Amino acid sequence: MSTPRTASITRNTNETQIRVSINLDGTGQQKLNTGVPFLDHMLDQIARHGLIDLDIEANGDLHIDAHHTVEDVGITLGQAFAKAMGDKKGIRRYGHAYVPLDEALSRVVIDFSGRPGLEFHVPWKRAMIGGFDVDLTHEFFQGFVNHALVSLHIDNLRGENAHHQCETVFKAFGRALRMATELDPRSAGTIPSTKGSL
Ligand SMILES: [Mn+2]
Repeated sequence: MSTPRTASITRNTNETQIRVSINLDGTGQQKLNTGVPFLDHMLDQIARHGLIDLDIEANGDLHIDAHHTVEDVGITLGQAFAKAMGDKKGIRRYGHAYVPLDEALSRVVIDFSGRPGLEFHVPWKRAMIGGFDVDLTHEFFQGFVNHALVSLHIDNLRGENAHHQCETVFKAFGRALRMATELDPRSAGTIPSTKGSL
């Protein structure tokens, strides 16, 4: 391994103060404290199933609701990925995963294309998971996509339980991230694009 693929980003606005550190070549270690327990539970899935170390601390305006915090964690995580990926030499670029959890099944496909694009198709069975508004899941991924500059296709194919639906999305996202960000030993450090840059 050459240069470590790590990044630390601090993002402060009047609505949220967020610090994100990641290691793409980690082991799934995590330290998560966003103030939104369900978001921490979902970020934990990314770390464990992506084998990406995540250290995330957020202090947001939760007295209003969790919207700004969830969206801004997605933005800051996206910025950290963009930075840690560097020039993207030797990466696999594309990643995909299907992940089930009991009755639920989701598919996530990602391309570190350098262009933002999100297709988000999750037919939620409930509006709330405990105190967590399921609409915020889209906001998280839109924030991530806009700043990581990836094409991301998320489809929940089946599911009766909204917690299961959401968890399969985040687990598949972690697995797809792992595949796309991993260095391909056959590529000899080239950039996987006929353009010569991503
Ligand atoms: Mn769970």
